[in-house]
Amino acid sequence: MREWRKRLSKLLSSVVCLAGVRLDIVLLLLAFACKMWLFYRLVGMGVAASTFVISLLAIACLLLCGNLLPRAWRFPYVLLADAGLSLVLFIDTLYHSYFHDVTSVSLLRQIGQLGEIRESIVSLTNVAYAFYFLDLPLLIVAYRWKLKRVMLRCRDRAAKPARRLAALVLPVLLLVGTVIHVERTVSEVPGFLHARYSNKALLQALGIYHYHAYDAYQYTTLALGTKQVASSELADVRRWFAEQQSKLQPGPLFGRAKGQNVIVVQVESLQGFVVGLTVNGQEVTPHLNRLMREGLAFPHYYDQTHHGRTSDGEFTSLVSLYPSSIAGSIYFNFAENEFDALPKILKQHGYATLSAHAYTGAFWNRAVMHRNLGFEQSLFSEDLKPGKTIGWGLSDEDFFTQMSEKMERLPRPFFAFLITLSNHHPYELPPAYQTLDLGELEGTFLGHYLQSVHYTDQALGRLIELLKTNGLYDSSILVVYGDHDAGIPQAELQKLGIEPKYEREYDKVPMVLYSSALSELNGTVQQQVSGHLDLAPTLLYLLGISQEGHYFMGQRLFDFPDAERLVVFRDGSYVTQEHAFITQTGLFEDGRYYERISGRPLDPQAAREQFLAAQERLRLSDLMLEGDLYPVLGGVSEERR
Ligand code: GP9
Ligand code: MN
Repeated sequence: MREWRKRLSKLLSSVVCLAGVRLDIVLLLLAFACKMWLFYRLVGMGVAASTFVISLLAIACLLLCGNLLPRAWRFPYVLLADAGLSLVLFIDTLYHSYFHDVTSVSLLRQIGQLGEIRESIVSLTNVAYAFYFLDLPLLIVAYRWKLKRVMLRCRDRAAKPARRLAALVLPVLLLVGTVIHVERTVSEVPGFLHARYSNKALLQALGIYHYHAYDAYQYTTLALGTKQVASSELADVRRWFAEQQSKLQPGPLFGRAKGQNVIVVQVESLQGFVVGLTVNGQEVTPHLNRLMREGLAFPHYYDQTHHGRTSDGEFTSLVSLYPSSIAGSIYFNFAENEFDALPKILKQHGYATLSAHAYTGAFWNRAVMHRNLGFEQSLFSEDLKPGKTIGWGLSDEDFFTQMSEKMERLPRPFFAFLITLSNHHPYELPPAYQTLDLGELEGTFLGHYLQSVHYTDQALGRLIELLKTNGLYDSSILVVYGDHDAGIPQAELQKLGIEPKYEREYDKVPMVLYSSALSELNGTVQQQVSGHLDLAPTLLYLLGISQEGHYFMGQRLFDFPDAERLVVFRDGSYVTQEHAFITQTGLFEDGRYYERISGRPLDPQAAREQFLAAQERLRLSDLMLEGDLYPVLGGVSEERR
């Protein structure tokens, strides 16, 4: 017994000494506690204390794993681990300041794009971020001087077997601990990790390092092949679309614009609040406003994009499925899938199909995806004539001029999808293009945006003028909408007196549709709630093409009961004609429920049924993507061949 007690006390003293042996690690843990605290502050996220501690324990384990290495390699190992872990914090902070989200492995596939947003990144980099790396030089200095001596003294006092035991146990502890932590989160929130509605919510639940570990695991699983969709899941998909189809009886506007060309203009960063806005007596978007008076305006058209930003704007509008729960853009993650997209369908109905954008076709993988979606011809910066440039490339004005000439030469009927570029973050137009007198707003971020959006509006005015001259205005359905919000901080919007009553109130993009065939509706303001997913079904409907055999999850804008409208966001929030349910984390429990127009708060329990309906749509949309279900569902493929 005495022998046993002696051994135990020796082991305990060795363990205590072990902490001394790795005094460097104790100090590093303190540094990481500060760094993680800074990170969560910078991204505006509160994590549970337990999550925070679990992250620190994982870091401790990871750093102590260095004990497995020969002594000469231990310092470089700690240094590298410190640098790597700090880099994760830095990259996520920087990425968050631009995209309002955190990174993921799948975004590495988009890494080539980072060069393009260099200017934006530089403008967003903050000196505070240097704090993440401050401990590195300190660590080097400390190792060279005092720390090394302290460590060596202590190490001699630590029993060799204890050091060995710790070295062997730690990696196992790290792995098992990570799995348990992730599993526990899954079981606490069923379905949470499988429905990847938000990287941020996932990070908040798991802590930054476990989030990245899980993300890497999920990415690898996805990379290993197409998800096997269970027959019950396939039945759910079929049932949902069949039910949806039964609600789609043709109404008076079916086929009203039959045979017309279709010109869709997706405008970069065009956010809803600019419509009708005047600053110092000047209209910010006079041409858009005028088009809204000539056509149909949809002031409640919501931004349904997610990680894929512009590419999501395109995808949701052309394919009418939700952005994927898997981090990154569908344009990269599912580029090999078969899709049932508006251009493909219109091509089958005799339309010439063209897409154009003044930036390289490699960006957002467009060259690949536009072909996949059915565009016969896609023009990118490589294919356009040189002209005046703004920001990333050819100015919107020159782009539209070239496109107008191009469209004139296209066979009829045609579908042209034009994606603008000039109004891109950070919106800093060359002075010669800044024509608004903004007074106090001049030089502010908001001021830059207003100048920039005003420029794009002028370019739009030029396009409309050209279309009126060449006769395309009255022989086409013209649609103009914003691709996603402009990322303007609330503090800036306040300068215009914009105070949202709830979180998503201003997360809308302008949407206007003009067709000479809709004469009795032109000039009206349409009050129905809607969003990007509704574009494809709307256009097919106006052109008199049945939706039967197509798999759209959006609702057409016309001849559809408003009471049935459900606009779902990737994070699980939704709006209906009457209500708005907003959840920042994607969890029902964290949601708030409002009267949509007045913003009056309501009891969130009343939102549960619609929340589940929204979740179901997101789940089925994910199945469509992850299971590559279009060819399986069959209907479209028949027509396609
Ligand atoms: C680039 C443009 C911008 O081609 O579409 O994309 P974004 O950064 O807005 O996603
Ligand atoms: Mn964009």
